[in-house]
Amino acid sequence: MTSRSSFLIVANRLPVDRTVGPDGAAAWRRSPGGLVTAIAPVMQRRRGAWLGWHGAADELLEPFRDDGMNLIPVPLTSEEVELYYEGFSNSTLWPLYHDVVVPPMIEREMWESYRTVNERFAEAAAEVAEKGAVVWVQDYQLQLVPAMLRALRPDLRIGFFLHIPFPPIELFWRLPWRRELVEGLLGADLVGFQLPGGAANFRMLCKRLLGLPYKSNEIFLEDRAVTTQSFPISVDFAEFDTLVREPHIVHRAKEIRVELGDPEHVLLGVDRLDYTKGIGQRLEAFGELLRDGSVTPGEAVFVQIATPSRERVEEYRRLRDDIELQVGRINGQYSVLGAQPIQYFHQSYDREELAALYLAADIMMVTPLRDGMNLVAKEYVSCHHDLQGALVLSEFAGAAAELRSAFLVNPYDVEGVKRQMLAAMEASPHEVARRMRTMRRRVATYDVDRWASEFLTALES
Ligand code: ADQ
Repeated sequence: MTSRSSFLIVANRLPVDRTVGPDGAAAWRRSPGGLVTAIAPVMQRRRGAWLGWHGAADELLEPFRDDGMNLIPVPLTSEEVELYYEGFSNSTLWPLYHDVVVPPMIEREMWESYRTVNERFAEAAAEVAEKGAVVWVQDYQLQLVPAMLRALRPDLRIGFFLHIPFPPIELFWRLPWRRELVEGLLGADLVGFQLPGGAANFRMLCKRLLGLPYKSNEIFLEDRAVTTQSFPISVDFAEFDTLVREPHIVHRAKEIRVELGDPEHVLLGVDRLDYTKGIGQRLEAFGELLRDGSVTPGEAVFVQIATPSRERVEEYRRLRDDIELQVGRINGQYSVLGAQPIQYFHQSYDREELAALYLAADIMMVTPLRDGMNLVAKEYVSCHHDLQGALVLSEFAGAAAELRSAFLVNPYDVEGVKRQMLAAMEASPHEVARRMRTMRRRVATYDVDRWASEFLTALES
């Protein structure tokens, strides 16, 4: 029997990953990432519980405690993983909400599965929430949960946060189930977005689709109002800032530069291997700089780290092939003995190695075609208390709204990206420091703690 909680997080995944120890016994390890870091302390303070899938299909697991959190596994069958998760979430909503960078799949059985799974999450939450509890639903996989949960438990205070962009009406309109999705979100008391633009798109949509009036932040339903507001997510600034001052990280950063052949410029990209991230665009720009002779192999090294992601989805497999072909071509054409211009890694790294890489890099390349926020940009800024390091940042990342002193680029404009890459390489230390200082001030004051507490204050007020 599960005990009831006054504070619940409902997310597609639990905040822990299963690992197998040397003795063969299974153990849980906290998943990396800002969301978990930000929410874990709130959970511990409030006797909170976290509901989510535990990552293994066709397996039923009892609720358990780990890391001071009550964790409630929600099961998924392998068919649901295919239809709800890889299907409707990642092949329909993900591309549709990211400017249809690839065509979204519109399949009825994927939608059916999405609805079934959302229902299961709502029922599980209804069962464990104390009377009047605060429930915070996360992200695009669970957009129907707020209304389903409200129908079961009208006493709850329900918040929803969308981590990805909310698209313009014209794109959203394509969905045959547009009405259900919007009504699903309107079950919440507070719907949070990364940027004011996403919130505005949503309010417009409610008016056009459902004829609902709104005034400033509030959408008016018959019997209540729904608040829509932006809360730009952030990172644990202090954690990175402290980590990169540790002697072993400083040492590792120096070592990385040596291992790369001590080039004048180290450029770095760190992304999930996703077609929204603009990895191909930035490699193309770098390839052209080599072709034009603006940079020479040995003088500049581009390190691209691409974390394996959604590998069972066709588009992601194709992307991996494309990127690997592109890396091979550029290296084949421009390498000289002992100096390969692109170092590509299809691997995941722990926080420490990632921090050392950020510290080692002179230029961070963040060039998504569309991105809700982009935490990598903020992590890089958090790591540069030395005020060395330039950020080249896409205008289409949510982070660009806050990090105005980055070298901003339109990733579709190869010439523009090349110009800004060269500008970043040639900028004086004084200019680099000035830009970095401004960006650090922003990330230091608006960190992930502040994000979570502002959301929860708004939800509870
Ligand atoms: P993502 O699309 O996953 O997140 P991002 O915000 O950049 O994108 O977060 C990626 C995270 O994974 C970062 O914390 C990064 O350090 C980590 N990471 C990337 N590559 C790694 C590697 N090789 N090894 C280890 N860690 C790696 C979604 C939205 C974003 C939004 C976030 C949070 O798409 O727009 O910023 O959620 O809301």
